[in-house]
Amino acid sequence: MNPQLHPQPPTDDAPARDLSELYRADSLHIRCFIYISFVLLALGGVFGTLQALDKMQVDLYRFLPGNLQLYYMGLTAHGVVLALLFTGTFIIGFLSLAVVHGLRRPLADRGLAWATLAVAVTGTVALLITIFRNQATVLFTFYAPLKAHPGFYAGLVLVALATWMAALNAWLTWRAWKREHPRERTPLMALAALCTWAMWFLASLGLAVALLVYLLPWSLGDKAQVNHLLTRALFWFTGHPLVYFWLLPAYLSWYTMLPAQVGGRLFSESLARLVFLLFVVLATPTGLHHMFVDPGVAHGFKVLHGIMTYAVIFPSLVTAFTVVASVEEGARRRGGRGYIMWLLALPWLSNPSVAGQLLAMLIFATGGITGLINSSLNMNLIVHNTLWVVGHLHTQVAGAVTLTFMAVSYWLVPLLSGRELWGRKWAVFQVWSWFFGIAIMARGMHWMGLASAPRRTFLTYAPYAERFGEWHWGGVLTAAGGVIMFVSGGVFLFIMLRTIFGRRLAEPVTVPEAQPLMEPGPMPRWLDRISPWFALGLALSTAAWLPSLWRMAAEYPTMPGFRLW
Ligand code: HEM
Ligand SMILES: [Cu+2]
Repeated sequence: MNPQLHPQPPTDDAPARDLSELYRADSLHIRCFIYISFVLLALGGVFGTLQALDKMQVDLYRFLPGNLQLYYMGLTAHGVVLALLFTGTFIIGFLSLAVVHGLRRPLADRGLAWATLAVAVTGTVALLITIFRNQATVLFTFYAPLKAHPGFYAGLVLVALATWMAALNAWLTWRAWKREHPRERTPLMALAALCTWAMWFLASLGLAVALLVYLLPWSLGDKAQVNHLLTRALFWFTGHPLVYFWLLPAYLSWYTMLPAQVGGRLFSESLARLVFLLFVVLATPTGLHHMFVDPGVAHGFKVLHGIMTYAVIFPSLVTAFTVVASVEEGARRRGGRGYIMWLLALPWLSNPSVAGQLLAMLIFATGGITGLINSSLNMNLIVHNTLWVVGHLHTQVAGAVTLTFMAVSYWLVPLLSGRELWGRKWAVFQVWSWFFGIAIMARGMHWMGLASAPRRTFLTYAPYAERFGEWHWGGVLTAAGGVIMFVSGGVFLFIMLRTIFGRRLAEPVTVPEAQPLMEPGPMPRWLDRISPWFALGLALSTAAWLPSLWRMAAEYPTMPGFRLW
């Protein structure tokens, strides 16, 4: 490598004490979001393990009291609590800190931040009450005509509203910063957070329409019938980009923080900007790939969304390249050599935050490949609604995203709480065990899915299950992986508790922030402005969705709701 590219590692512009002073103003509400997310992770994880054991025909539900015996109530809780609430609360907290650190200023409106927390908590409580009273056993996709209690839909509205409020606060903060720095470009960390919010705002419009125009009035009795195809399509308008709402905060960490954690620098800042901006454009016109087998959706649009899904793979491939190059740079500075052996110079066994993120990327790569299979129109027919899909989604959200959030927590919680990380060795064990747990569980699920085991099914009592001998070992792996994840998740929460109530930090912790490898010169303005990309995303999403949605709204028959549970 060119030695000129290796100047001394740059030091941060502000001393650590000044930075921790900066974080203090927003530390408390951010901490609330992060700690709430941990409680939700614990709650949702328990059901995951019960579900995983069911795949091996072990039924632990019968030992539970009351409603908790109900498989579908538990599965609804698992999906809603983990996929929507755990991720949502963690992301609000984490992105808030990224904006504060990135722009070196507190959030613009602290009152708004606390209101965001209040709205999110109210929504979460409404969801938990209706779910655990068995009034909303509609799974996290809440497909009509399954009909939940109005409190469930209202809870979803509030949680979505909280994300918009957090987005607004980020934007207000950026606007205030821009007024003072009209000629500077938005720092990458803040830009990444703002792109995530812009992408999510556009994506969540489908959910907002589904809930406010259709599902909530219908559950309140204002409308007798529901258009189930339309509301399902509106769900997926938001449902696929929801995946990028989970992933982009992980990308934010991989691009703007992880390189600094391994002593490297970001390979290319322009590429990183391009990736985040591309997600604003490409994330939303994709969701019909969840409806490949639905009648009533025009075939041409299925193909279009399939192609668009492949287009979003481009920024993910760029990410794989850029992030690995940045990490490699760090590894070489640490003395790493050779084409492959440099990998060994990374702190796989000594730094849980780094190891967790590297392992998350490995598992993410496998999920990317299975995702290609899901999104191709013909192969989707083989795996649709089988456990294969659940294997895929766990590599992405329970693997890449959750493991990254856990790894980030190993510096984030000390930063927010001012306490020393407890049990570093345990933390290393934790990230590795989560990695193996998810790998084993997903292997089992993929295997069962290819042998046509259905998802969302209480297999212990499925009368046909015993005829499928091929499911046996897949089920054993699913259950074993699920139990390993249960243990690992428990260790994670224990470490967090011991940290929060542990010894005070001797030295303040700051947000790791990667510097670019090459000092970027002037950059085109289009790499610093989100609004044109947002406009493009809006236009593309309208073109890709509106004709289908329009036809469904106009022509598709409606039906009354029902309760199967
Ligand atoms: C202890 C860790 C976990 C275990 C053992 C586990 C296990 C499972 C199993 C076995 C299923 C399939 C149930 C069925 O289709 O019958 C499932 C579904 C699901 N899991 Fe997990 N999971 C875990 C963690 C997570 C995490 C951390 C997330 C997200 C952040 C997550 C999100 C989901 C979602 C979205 C579904 C689909 C629910 C549905 O079909 O309605 N899981 N999980
Ligand atoms: Cu999708």
